[in-house]
Amino acid sequence: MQPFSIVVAADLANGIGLNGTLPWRLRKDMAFFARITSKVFQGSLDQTQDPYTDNKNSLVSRKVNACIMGRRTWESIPQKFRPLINRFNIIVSRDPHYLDDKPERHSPLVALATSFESALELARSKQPSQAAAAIASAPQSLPVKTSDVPDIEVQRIFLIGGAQLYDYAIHSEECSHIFLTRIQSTLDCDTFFPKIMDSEYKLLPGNQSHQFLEEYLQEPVEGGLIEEGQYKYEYTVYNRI
Ligand code: FOL
Repeated sequence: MQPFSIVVAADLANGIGLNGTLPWRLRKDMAFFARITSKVFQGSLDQTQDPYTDNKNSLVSRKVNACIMGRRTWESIPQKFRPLINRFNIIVSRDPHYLDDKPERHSPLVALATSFESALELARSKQPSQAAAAIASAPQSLPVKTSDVPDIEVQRIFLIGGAQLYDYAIHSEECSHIFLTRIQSTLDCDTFFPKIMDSEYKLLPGNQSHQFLEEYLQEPVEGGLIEEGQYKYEYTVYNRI
């Protein structure tokens, strides 16, 4: 079963939010968030293709990562940045009609799930093995029917918040990593990330976190303490024990 990873930025008291938004504005961390959640690795399916198009008789899907988020986190993302581009946005809301009157409902990169479990199931249903099976079972004869082509292929699965979903999912055996940007201050927050249990996760020491991230992203990542305005922070990695 494909695991998922948590991505979060938290202060020293695990604070993550205030009044429905982030308590800080960290340009480089936000760029890191976009990078880690967007980065996909090329395989047999070509990401440069649009979904639903066939490339001279061959079936193609668009390769993206999935970002699962709670409804409040979705609403906290500035309008102009949502849906998060180049990612499959899965919004979790108990209201099955939440998206009905939203402009985003038509995007192939936006979906609604009524529980975290069904969000995971949806992301996994679009993963390579499933996509390959869908392609293999598609008719050889052309023209290709749009309904035979998997729209997107999900590579990595991320849970990007918020507190309610973190609380629920952090104890799951299927959560393999926590990518936590640790802000070296204690700020005014009303929303918190759960305590990370030593019995469930191991914090990789600074240089190991850095090495892990560069391997995970296959590109350079800034290491050590990063300074931005009044803040100092570090990209850390916790691995499931
Ligand atoms: N993880 C980390 N490391 N930092 C965060 O700020 C963070 N935020 C969330 C979840 N995990 C995080 C949830 N909140 C955007 C806004 C809020 C948000 C998540 C994402 C957002 O607008 N993202 C744009 C980047 C826009 C920009 O470059 O400023 C994106 O494309 O990802």
